[in-house]
Amino acid sequence: MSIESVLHERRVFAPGKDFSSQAAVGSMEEYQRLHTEALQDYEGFWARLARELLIWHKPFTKTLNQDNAPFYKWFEDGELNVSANCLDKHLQTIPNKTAIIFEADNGDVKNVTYKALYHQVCQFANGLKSLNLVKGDRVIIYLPMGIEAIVAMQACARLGIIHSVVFGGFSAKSLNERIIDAGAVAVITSDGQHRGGKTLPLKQAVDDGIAMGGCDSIRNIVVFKKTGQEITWNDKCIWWHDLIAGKADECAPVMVEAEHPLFLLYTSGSTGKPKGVQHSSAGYLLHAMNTMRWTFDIKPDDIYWCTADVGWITGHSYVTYGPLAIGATQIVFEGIPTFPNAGRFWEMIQRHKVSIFYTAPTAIRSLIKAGETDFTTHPNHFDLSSLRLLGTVGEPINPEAWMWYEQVGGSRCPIVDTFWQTETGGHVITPLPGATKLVPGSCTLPFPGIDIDVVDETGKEIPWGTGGLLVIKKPWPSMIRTIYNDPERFIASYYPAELGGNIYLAGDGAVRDATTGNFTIMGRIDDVLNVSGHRLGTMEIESALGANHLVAESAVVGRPHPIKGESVVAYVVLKGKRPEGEEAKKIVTELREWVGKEIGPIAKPDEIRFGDNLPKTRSGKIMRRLLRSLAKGEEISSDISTLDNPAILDQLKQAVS
Ligand code: 6R9
Repeated sequence: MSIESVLHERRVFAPGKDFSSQAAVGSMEEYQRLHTEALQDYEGFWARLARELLIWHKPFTKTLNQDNAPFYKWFEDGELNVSANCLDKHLQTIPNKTAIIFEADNGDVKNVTYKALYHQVCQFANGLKSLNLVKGDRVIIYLPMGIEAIVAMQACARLGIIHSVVFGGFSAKSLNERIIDAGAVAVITSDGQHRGGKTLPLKQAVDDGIAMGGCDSIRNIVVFKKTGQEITWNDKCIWWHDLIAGKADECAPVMVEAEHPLFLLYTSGSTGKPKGVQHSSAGYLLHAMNTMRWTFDIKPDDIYWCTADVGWITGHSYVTYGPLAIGATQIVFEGIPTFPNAGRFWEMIQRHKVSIFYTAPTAIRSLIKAGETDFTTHPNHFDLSSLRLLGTVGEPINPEAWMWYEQVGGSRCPIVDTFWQTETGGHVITPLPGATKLVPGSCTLPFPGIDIDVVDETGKEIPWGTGGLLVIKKPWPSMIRTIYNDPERFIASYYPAELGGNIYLAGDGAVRDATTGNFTIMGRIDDVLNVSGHRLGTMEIESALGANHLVAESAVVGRPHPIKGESVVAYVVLKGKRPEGEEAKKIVTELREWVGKEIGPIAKPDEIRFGDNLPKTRSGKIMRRLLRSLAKGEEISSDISTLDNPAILDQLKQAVS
């Protein structure tokens, strides 16, 4: 495979003196020193950090166990508690510091100190204990973005309960699958949620998901009263406020082994079923914390804001765990960037004096567009002088959006374009803002200690300047430990034999700049789409479509989209006749709604095209390459000699309008 890079970015932004002089890693020499330290004594490097940053109940003596590779174990004989590392340790030093500034959808603001958060977490943990939930149990958290979601996650961590957060935008069906796969014993949810001025149901999806069957493992449903809307109730349900009533606000943390699973988080892979990515306690927290220091250069006075929902890995590492472990003050925002208008983020940065702001390229692109039509929502309209660092995550940021974001920071703020994945636990390629020279569109260089590179399909290193597969050659503490219930899929997905079986395959294509070694990510090499920074498997959407009674066969591809990054285009063959006109429109609506119900609104195809068949090779393989070209409206000039039924292409050129 050879991937051509189209990006020839020549603009370079060196870190400003003011920033570097105060930064945790303040120069390229300092970066090199860390890099060399890791190179010379890899285990020693991570062991030093783990001793410096984490508070151990029982110190570890072994750093890395590779006996059962690729099921690596880090710090395995050590014991600690993640919640104690996020909360208890601050009680002596910063009890009255604000941990969370919560801003609701409607603009109401509530501050929570470290001490208050500690007590809330303890009290809720005591509630969970009274339901006989114990270390190792799996609990689904299905809550809107807010203080309760963080409290619920931290309370689970306090008791060694393995949480699995399901994003509030996922459907009943998705919940059902995750409950079954995780063998969850409880669900923590709320009656409803507020988003963009609307009140939406949440508990309903839990009821529907459980009603789909197979969820007998569920013993309790804890419901936070958020909206006060009417909900159905059964004897498994208990109100959050009733659960904590009269419970003590102290709760001894349960000490767990370093490798004890902290959480499962389901994410899309290249086959239909989402993967339950399993993370550890110690190694995971170590990297979440250390990246807060080195990537975000966090300082005691910073007002930090990561806009991600806790339903995604970014919300886990950079809302629930990293910022609390480091003792930061952070904004937690319930709403959406465009309500009441597209100036919401900038207005909030101005009002709360946010100094570090971390968001997704898709949000930036949508705000660029909005600001062009309504100047009152443009960042220039606000006082953003509190900002000192900007960050992005989730997908490649195009240089134009990068340059616009740079202006948001008044050309004063470094931008950290952080590349990482659910599976990596935290940043693996990113600028360190006091050291790295920034290049728009490039996530620049490996985080110190992460041995990341680009190789060919056999796992051989290739020269800089040539595109290939992004891999990580050594295990690292915050790496995925396994796919829950499916160790074979873990190996097949991430440690494939083709690459030798001992290097981690990220699933992205990448190229290193021939002179600087800077990385540019070229997108997924597998059948995974990135829609608004959210990972969606094409196979997942195809399975959902296939489950509809009208559908015989389908193929889903991504098409570049100016704001969302990629949009979903579905090619569908119906069991009946190929529909036309009004009938086609009706079926499109039905199928879009169907996918929304099966997976969630984010997975709804933007476009559906009907054919009598799909383009296939003589061996019966769907030619996705052709479908991608068709979706983009490109003429098919490439070789179609292996195509069994070329006439089909004409049908598939047309979208239902
Ligand atoms: C953290 C997160 C992971 C996939 C990843 C890649 C894409 C994430 C990126 C980026 C280019 C960046 N991705 N950050 N691509 N530049 N800075 O997003 O995790 O939801 O698991 O997605 O997202 O394709 O493989 P996750």
